[in-house]
Amino acid sequence: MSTEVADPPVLEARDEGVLTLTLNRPKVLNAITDGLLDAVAHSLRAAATDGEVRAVVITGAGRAFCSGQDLKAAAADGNVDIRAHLREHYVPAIHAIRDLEKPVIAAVNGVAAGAGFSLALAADLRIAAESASFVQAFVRIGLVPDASSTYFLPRIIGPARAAELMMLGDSVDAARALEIGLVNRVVPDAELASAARDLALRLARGPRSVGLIKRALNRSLVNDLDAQLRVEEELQGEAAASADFYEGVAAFLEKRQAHFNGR
Ligand code: T3D
Repeated sequence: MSTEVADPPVLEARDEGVLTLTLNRPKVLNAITDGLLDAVAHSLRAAATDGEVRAVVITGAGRAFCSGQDLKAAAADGNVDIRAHLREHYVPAIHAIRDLEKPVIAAVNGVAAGAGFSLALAADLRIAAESASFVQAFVRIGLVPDASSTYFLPRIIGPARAAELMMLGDSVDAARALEIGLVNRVVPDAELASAARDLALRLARGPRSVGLIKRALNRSLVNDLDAQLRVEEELQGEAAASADFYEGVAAFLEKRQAHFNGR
């Protein structure tokens, strides 16, 4: 009988308010299994109620960020009901990223392909290593982009550029990704982890309003102006009632650095 224990598909690390999730199937470029998706969703849902977590970084182990759905596992599974599969595993993971009212940073350390690209798109900010690349690989195998790519990609880089990436399936390098607004920052490979950590720490030390800004941006993706003005009114009411608002104003008046606690 074998006593070998499989590596967890996602590693969790916590440090000064930052939760880092590392996709951990490096031999297959962190290809996605149900277990990997469910672990991401579970960790993020737990982070929602964990006062110690104030920002999240998602990155990949080894040379890739994530190569999308594990095609070998999918082929071995035979007749999978893809629609049910998306609903039961991908949709909860994407919602877990967007519904978490704490900033999520994708630290893209290598190739992000197919649904791996989608995971990066669902994050609030993307920071890429110089050697990272992005491939809407779906069309290469005769599929439609999924896991939120058709929602976020045109909104982030515009419909014409999104159509080009999705229909041709060409690889975009990090420099071009920065040029078209697909990523927020590009850093040398060796500096990615520390740059992502610095950014996450800065956000983790931010006020409660950071999470409310995420809620506002989520709603702005679908609202018209009047509906969004109402959202701003509602959220400003919440922000103005937060301890962090009082601290922010007090710090300004006392000419000192504010110390926010996320409440
Ligand atoms: O089921 C549903 O719900 C549908 C959902 C679909 C969502 C999707 O994500 S569809 C898109 C799936 N992903 C892809 O089509 C990408 C497939 N991978 C690639 O095109 C290339 O591997 C990359 C462009 C990502 C990287 O190329 P390269 O040359 O740097 O690496 P490689 O040599 O191709 O890959 C290294 C190993 O990883 C290799 O294994 P081996 O030969 O050394 O044993 C390769 O087979 C494995 N690998 C890479 N991607 C996947 C994978 N194994 C399983 N699934 C993968 N997606």
